[in-house]
Amino acid sequence: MRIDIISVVPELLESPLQHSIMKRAQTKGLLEVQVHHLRQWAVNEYGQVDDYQYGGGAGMVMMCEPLAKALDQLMAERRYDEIIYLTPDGATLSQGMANSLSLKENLIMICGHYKGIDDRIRQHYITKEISIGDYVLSGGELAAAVLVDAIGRLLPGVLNDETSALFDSFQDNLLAPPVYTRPADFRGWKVPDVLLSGDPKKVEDWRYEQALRRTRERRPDLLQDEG
Ligand code: 6GU
Repeated sequence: MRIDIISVVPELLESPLQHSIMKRAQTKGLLEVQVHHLRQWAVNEYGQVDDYQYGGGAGMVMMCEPLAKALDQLMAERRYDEIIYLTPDGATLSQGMANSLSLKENLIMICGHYKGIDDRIRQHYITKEISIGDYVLSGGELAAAVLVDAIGRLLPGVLNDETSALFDSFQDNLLAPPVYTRPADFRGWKVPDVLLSGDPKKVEDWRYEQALRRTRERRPDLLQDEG
């Protein structure tokens, strides 16, 4: 998968995508992330990409021209499946959205700043608008990093144990069960016997029961959503 990200603060995207699992995804050639500085398509020598909003009011708006030029250039090079705008008024990111985006070939992500982008770009270029939750970030970059991570780890071959994403919290609308590692007794705090039983069926039943209990206690809304 290839992901092109357009940003006015590309530095914010560097570190989060260059470590751990996102690093491995890129080293293995399963994921290619290209971050583009919007200023290279600025309207003047000062690098201007934003302007005052029509109708007045505080806060700048990201101008049409730099974004349209950036998108035209990228779209001339390859076919993109989605042009995503990261914005707090987008649809809230879910595991289901990450799953379906992980099946795509090429994605563009646009990180908003200031008051956001000129609405004409939303109307004429953007195919999907995504928020990562009901709170406001100072820009779309951290949200884009979250989205790339959520998608990237689902690409076949990225996780060591290919099945492990299947047991994530949310994959079945259930939270993950508790996990333990050595020692079996730490300060008298014991690992549940069933996990030491060596009986895979018992272990599986216990994990499912625990996942269900956790979900009931912490996120009953997930169980209600079930169709
Ligand atoms: Cl995608 N952008 C910004 N600026 N704030 C957010 C967000 C996105 N998602 C939640 N809050």
